[in-house]
Amino acid sequence: MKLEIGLRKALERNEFKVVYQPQVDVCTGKVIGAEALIRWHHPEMGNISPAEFIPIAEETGLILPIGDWVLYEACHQSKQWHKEGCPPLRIAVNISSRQFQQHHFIGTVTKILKKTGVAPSHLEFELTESIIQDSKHAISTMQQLKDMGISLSIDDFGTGYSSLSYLKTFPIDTLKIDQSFIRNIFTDPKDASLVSTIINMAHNLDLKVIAEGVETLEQLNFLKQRRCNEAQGYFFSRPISAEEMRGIFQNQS
Ligand code: G
Ligand code: G
Ligand code: MN
Ligand code: NA
Repeated sequence: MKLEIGLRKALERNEFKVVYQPQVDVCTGKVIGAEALIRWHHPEMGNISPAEFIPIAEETGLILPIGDWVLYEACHQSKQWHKEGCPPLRIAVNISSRQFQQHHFIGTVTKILKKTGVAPSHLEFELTESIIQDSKHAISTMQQLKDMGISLSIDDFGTGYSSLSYLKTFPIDTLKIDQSFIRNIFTDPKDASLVSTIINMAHNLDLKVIAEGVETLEQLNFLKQRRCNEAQGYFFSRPISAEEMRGIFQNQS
């Protein structure tokens, strides 16, 4: 309850910010983009994790204005980096199911792209499997986003309860292997098998794969051997400020 009251005021009080975590091409080691992640600093309670407040925002509907804010902020920042001489890199934004299911979602996205001048081809939406529940509407919204030129990835892949059949009917580009699988690849042979199998399956379906939660060189080498396309995690960088991210982007040209 206390969090909910705080959450209602957080946007107008400017308590949110967006941090960015680099996403790396496993083959070349180059940074090809970044995931935008929201952070909340509450004046009394201090930093509150999105794992704690995003579920409340989703229940209360506050995720709608908050989600729009994150998308605007990430696009605005992307344009800003470009103006500062960075090569255009891809920004991945988490979209919650509630946001995605709004009837005017496409309209909101179109407006934000127009206002910020970001090319849709430099934007990726991370969606979770929960959007698949209303499959007719989801496919049509995804197709409209694809037609605009936005890429789509499935976040936390392997942790939901969806049937795999959506992989052949939904217009997605990338599977993002959940960090819980990567964490144990050397301690649990079953996790290693799952990761290898997800990569092979994705490639057989013409999808790219990004691994998240990569913390060690050994994990990266494991992924490289299995031709995982991209990786993200503390091994490369923690989520960092827009200014720190600019330094990394400027070195990629
Ligand atoms: O950044 P961190 O790893 O603490 O994020 C915890 C969870 O919160 C992750 O599941 C992440 O996807 C989610 N999250 C972070 N930022 C956003 C955001 O801007 N929108 C949504 N919907 N979820 C986010
Ligand atoms: O669900 P989503 O993929 O959006 O979650 C991203 C979350 O994972 C972020 O909150 C980020 O802080 C966290 N994260 C990113 N890289 C690592 C990592 O290498 N190890 C761990 N433990 N968490 C990570
Ligand atoms: Mn994500
Ligand atoms: Na995830």
